[in-house]
Amino acid sequence: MSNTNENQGVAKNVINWFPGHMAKTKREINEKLNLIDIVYEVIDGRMPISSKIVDIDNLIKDKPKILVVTKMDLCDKEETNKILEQYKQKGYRVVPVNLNDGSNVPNLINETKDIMNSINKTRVNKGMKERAARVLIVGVPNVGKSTLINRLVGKKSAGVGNTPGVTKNLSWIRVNKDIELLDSPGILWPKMENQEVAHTLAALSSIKEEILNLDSIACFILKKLHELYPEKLIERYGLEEIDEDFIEAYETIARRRGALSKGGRIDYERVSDIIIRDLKNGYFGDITLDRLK
Ligand SMILES: Nc1nc2c(ncn2[C@@H]2O[C@H](COP(=O)(O)OP(=O)(O)O)[C@@H](O)[C@H]2O)c(=O)[nH]1
Ligand SMILES: [Mg+2]
Repeated sequence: MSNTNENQGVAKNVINWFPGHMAKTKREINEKLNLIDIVYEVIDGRMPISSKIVDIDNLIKDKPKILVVTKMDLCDKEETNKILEQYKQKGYRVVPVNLNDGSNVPNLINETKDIMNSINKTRVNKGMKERAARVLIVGVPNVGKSTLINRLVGKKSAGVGNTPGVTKNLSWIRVNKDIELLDSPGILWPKMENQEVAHTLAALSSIKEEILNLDSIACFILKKLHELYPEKLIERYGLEEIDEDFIEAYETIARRRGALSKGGRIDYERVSDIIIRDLKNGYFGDITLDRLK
């Protein structure tokens, strides 16, 4: 089971793991920024705080931005909406979407046109021509960046040509006459300031499981569900309480789910795996793991 020493080891792994990637993405985004009108920052509705990139504004400077909140069909809307309200109060444009059925994606297109209309007015005033909005999509892994591109573009995934005059040729995909997307989204690494955020990201698959210890992710999930959605643990595992070292909790789940090895021993590894898969497969129902402080 997880213990303090293990968690310290985990923290080290996490911190050592992301700076190389981050530096590369920052450089790439910087190179592209001049060509971009609008940024879609994609976050996961089940973790609207943990999946948000903390220092995004340093990266994209003063570009207009839309916060696209995916997986609304999988989250606890009441809790997620509280967090989204706060983002709105801070001045963000927030567009929640379900990329599974595409609902509210038209609203994203409308917001984009709105922003581009005012950019185009400025362009015309300066004697430049109006143009389609050029959009860059950014976000941490697994939040739905590729799915969003597919949703917006549909079948017509043909590139709309390269942009001349820059060192690197970039491919653009046309969404409609008003919007073009950069074909490769910016993958950013979240700032895992603490173990809570790192484990939330791991539990909802935004960082690779190998980065963290599987038992420690599974125990985190149990602890979190017990705190936020105790009825779901009772319903799925018959689990009412969680003991400090998780041993009894694992026993209860192992018996309920037949995760016993020969001789009736508890297969702890399998139990961890069951817990992690159950969350990933949505078997606990709609959940949101972040809360406002
Ligand atoms: N149910 C549901 N699944 C989604 C949604 N958006 C993305 N997904 C799923 O989340 C997973 C990761 O999506 P992907 O686009 O590959 O994420 P990326 O790493 O940001 O490009 C895929 O299995 C998608 O089908 C959504 O709004 N609802
Ligand atoms: Mg992708």
